[in-house]
Amino acid sequence: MLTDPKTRYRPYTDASGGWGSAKSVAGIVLREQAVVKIGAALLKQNKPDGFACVSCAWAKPSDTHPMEFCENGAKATAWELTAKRSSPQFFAEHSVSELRSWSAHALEQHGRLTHPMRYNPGTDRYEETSWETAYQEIGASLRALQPEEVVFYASGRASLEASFMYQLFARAYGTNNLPDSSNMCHESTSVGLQESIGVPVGTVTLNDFAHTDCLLFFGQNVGSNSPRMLHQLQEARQRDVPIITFNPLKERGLQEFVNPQSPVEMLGPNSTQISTQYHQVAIGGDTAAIVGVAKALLDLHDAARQRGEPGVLDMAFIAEHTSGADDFITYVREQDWAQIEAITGLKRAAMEATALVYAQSQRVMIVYGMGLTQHRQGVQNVQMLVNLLLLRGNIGKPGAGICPVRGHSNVQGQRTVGITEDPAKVPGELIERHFNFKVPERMGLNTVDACSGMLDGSVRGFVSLGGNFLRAVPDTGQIEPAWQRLALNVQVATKLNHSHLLPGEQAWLLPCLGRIEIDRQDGIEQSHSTEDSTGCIHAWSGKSEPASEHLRSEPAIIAGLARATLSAEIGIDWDAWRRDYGLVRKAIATIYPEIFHDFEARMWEPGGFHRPLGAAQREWATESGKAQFAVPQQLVADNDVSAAYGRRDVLQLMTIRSNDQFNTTIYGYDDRFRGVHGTRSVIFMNADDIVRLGLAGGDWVDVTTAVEPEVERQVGPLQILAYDIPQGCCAAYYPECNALVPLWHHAERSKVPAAKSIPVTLSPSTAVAPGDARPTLIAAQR
Ligand SMILES: Nc1nc2c(c(=O)[nH]1)N[C@H]1C(S)=C(S)[C@@H](COP(=O)(O)OP(=O)(O)OC[C@H]3O[C@@H](n4cnc5c(=O)[nH]c(N)nc54)[C@H](O)[C@@H]3O)O[C@H]1N2
Ligand SMILES: Nc1nc2c(c(=O)[nH]1)N[C@H]1C(S)=C(S)[C@@H](COP(=O)(O)OP(=O)(O)OC[C@H]3O[C@@H](n4cnc5c(=O)[nH]c(N)nc54)[C@H](O)[C@@H]3O)O[C@H]1N2
Ligand SMILES: [Mo]
Repeated sequence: MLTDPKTRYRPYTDASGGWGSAKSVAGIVLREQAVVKIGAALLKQNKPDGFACVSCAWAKPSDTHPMEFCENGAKATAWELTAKRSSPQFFAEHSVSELRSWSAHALEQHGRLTHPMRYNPGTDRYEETSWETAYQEIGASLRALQPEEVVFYASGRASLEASFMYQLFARAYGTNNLPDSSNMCHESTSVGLQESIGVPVGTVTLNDFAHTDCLLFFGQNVGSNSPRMLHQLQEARQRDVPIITFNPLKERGLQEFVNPQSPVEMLGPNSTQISTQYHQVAIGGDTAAIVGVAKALLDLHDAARQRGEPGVLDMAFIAEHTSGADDFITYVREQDWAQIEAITGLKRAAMEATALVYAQSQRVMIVYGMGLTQHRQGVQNVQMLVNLLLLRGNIGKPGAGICPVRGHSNVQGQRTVGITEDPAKVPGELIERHFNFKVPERMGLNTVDACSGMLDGSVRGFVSLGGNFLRAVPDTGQIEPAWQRLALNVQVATKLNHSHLLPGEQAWLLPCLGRIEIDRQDGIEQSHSTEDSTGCIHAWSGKSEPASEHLRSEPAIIAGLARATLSAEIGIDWDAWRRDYGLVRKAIATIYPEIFHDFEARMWEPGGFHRPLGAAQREWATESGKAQFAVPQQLVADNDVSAAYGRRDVLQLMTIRSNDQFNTTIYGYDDRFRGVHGTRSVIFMNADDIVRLGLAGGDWVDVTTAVEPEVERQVGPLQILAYDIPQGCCAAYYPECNALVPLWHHAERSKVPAAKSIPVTLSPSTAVAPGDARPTLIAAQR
């Protein structure tokens, strides 16, 4: 891993947002040489007549601010609008073996892909080809493979139009192998919420933030990963709404915020305090913490009843709208405080304080992210949040509800229009009637199963609509060699990454337009649409001239591949769809009429339109016809870790994002809010653990997975940084640490890799000799 000579650690004492944010945006805009273009572009970001941000999936208000973007959205825009190019000449100068040794940062830093390229094993280089050659040869290769041997991955950025076309292409070809990034992300949400409240997505809309009177925040790093939400949090705080956070790390964005777009705040001394209570729960301790809060709530309820008052549970709601409450309540009463305290690392008083505020609030929302879903019991974690809301009737009324914060900007939407491995989730009959082919019956592969298929050789072809699968998935050490055995690897991408550089027998790089770029088909500008984290669907169109005249749009590339692969009997005129995305939207509305009727008109309404959500209306499409309480299987979120618990040298590692990355895209080596500058080779540790393990701050260590010792999984060297994190827990960056996550270490039922709780041991690194000239983080500590 790379270490920059300017490495230093300086605790960040300012609020999130503020001048630090403005400076960080300016830095990246200059680096990308995109100054003129980006200024104009940013004014159009997330506007009704502009483009949807490429960064996160947070909702956009209908009455937009003058500048509706955040620090990280601006970085993502600059990244896409960069003046730098990875042209055919660049590929002529650098062999693929050489490029493979470059860092992720250096690869993407080289700029936008410009031409369709094919890998030539003879020269070990990507060489320019024509689009038509690419389509025809990929089509021939796909026809030579069995459909079940091929995986069609999607990363979560492609529009509804492109996503709909992509899944039809895969299914008409003959497979449901349609994994997507949500398999590594919020699939625990999709499984848990569907079972508990009958919808696979959150129930909260932007408007609810204006009506809520209490927010609970679990395992989501708003300051870095969905900064535009800070505006809603700030507004809530200005109304004195309490925000209670459960997170092992004291994330800056959850502590204080200065609105970088408010001149008054930028010049004044005042920041807004975000969290009113901050509980540093141990990694994987959320189920136990929620059980603790529920237990304290029951105590309040009992005490009120004894005083002859009505009690704090919403008994009328529970009776009318839910099922399974008795079992859950019995379970909670049986749990003992000592065990809850041991697992959460929190004092009983912390959970009682939460319960008290919760009981006094009438409209409560729970916001959560990867800190809950990426665990062995990720689905259970999500269902515990629902239980807590149901106890006081907090679903299906204004200002209340469940709010999973999605990742990629259309990751929720691509599921809505059929990107899923499960054929039961798509309207097969309608598809057959309108497009003249049968949806394959066989269950497709999700991300983890696709990896297993690569390992056992049953997966031989891989088509990727964006993303960096090889770096995003677990068990890097096992998957890399398997990836190189693929017979066919087709990558639709904007920038170069490592998934492109271990090519297998046949590899293609198909460069596409970014979201910010004008998409003209036969001279006519096209628009697209996406669904955000709150189930709101809206239109957008690109504003900037394309990075290269050779780029094609994602719908055009899918149409080209489909035309060259599929028989003409399939009832889809792919080229007509390419020429006019309005026809694709008509087709979407035909297949999903309930959500997308009058699509073309409604998507331009300011703020877009909301998909219907039964749970938000208290209509429960669950097995029992009611909202379902779930009883936890166990209090600890990670079985593997608890098995190793007896070993005092085992720590729980969470893999986290810095403030200077978007997933596998590394913008830079600073994690400003966590005070780390110039490096990502860090492991954040509790000071007592450092001493207990006989180590010292600044030591270089290798990190080894503590289960399944027969498989070597090691990452390092990482430098120890003493940090405010609960005992027994440590943190280091994703994707560098993915080699530590065993493929089987995933959530039960949702199969989301348990990337937030990996049992590890540390050993002094052999790669760093005493007196090594590596810059040390600790020396610069203030
Ligand atoms: N700038 C930027 N924006 C992004 C992304 C990005 O990489 N960069 N990625 C996008 C994507 S795809 C996604 S999915 C989202 C991810 O956004 P988040 O959901 O915020 O995901 P992470 O950054 O992985 O951080 C998870 C948080 O969970 C906490 N945590 C870890 N383990 C636990 C636990 O056991 N319990 C609790 N309560 N908390 C825990 C961590 O301390 C951290 O604050 O962001 C999206 N937005
Ligand atoms: N250990 C660990 N592993 C994790 C996670 C974790 O927290 N810890 N998080 C998981 C999560 S939440 C996610 S979502 C996945 C992310 O997994 P992916 O979605 O597969 O990865 P990204 O890094 O977002 O993909 C970046 C690449 O997308 C391409 N790209 C960018 N914009 C576009 C576009 O508009 N069109 C096309 N076609 N391509 C584009 C560029 O070539 C860029 O290199 O990683 C998962 N892996
Ligand atoms: Mo994600």
